[in-house]
Amino acid sequence: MTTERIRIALQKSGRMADNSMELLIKCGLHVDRSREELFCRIKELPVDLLLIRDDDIPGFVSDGVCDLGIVGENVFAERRAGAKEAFGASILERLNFSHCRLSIAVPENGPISSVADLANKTIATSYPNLLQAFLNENNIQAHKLEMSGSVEVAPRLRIADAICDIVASGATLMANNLRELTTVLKSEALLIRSSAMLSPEKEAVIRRLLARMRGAVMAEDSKYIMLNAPRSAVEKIAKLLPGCDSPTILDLNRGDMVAIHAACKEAVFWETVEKLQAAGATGILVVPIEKMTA
Ligand code: PRT
Ligand code: ZN
Repeated sequence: MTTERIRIALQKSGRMADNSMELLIKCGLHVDRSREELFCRIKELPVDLLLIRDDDIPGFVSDGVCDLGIVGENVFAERRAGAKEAFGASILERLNFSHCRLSIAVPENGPISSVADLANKTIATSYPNLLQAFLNENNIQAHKLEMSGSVEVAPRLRIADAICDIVASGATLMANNLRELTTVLKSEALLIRSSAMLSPEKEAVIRRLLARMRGAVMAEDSKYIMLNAPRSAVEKIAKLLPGCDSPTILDLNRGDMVAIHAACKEAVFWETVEKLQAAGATGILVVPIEKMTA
């Protein structure tokens, strides 16, 4: 009997491609392939990868061509919002990378200063379904101008009064003399799955992969902190450790000093290190965590 293999759709090339592949590698899947290949077989688990354009991923998963997919929430939500019937794919996990937002932006110093001012205006976008849902929610009638790219130039060309597009750092808006009016959707990379009934064999592989992915995502920002401190400072220091409720306290053979070890589930910034020092911590070591379970 041949083992049933699950199929995961990933972006072939583009902003999400490398991070998606890195995540799978962190999950113990070794991918040897050239970028040109569309299909990629994994040796360690019964998993195959299909490398396609991000716009095709929600459809491939909802049609059951692929069982799982990694895709930006903006792309998934737009496709789902445009579906005529119940969409055959759902969110399995948020993956905490490729953060961006779908926003409405307007010319700096232009006449539009509130969402209500968008009434009867023309908004250029590649996200007509999400934009329409936003306009409906806000009871606004406006015209949509669908563009597949370079949306940010539409106001300058005087073909639109506003845009609804992806913003990350905001540099593109600034370069085009636009300012953000409001956010329509916050987005990050998602693991999505097909709603189709899968065999128990496939479900078991998905469960294993999902547990590994959660571990990798959780470990991403996590750090292991080790430091020394006077016993009297333990309480204060414990409160400063980000995302850690119960540090380990070890006696040191040095007066009233202890060692504090803690797995912090949130990023440890320099500001935190400086606060720990001010609270009496010395010999602070912050090391990355590779894998983590709940
Ligand atoms: O070829 P394919 O169709 O697969 O890829 P694509 O060209 O459609 O998408 P791609 O690779 O550009 O982006 C893939 C996904 O990355 C998007 O769907 C988002 O979920 C996510 N992402 C994260 C971004 C950005 N950051 C981003 N900055 N997608 C697009 N942008 C663009 C945006 O369109 C705008 O032009 O970058 C500009 C804004 O960036 P800032 O930093 O100047 O604000
Ligand atoms: Zn695309």
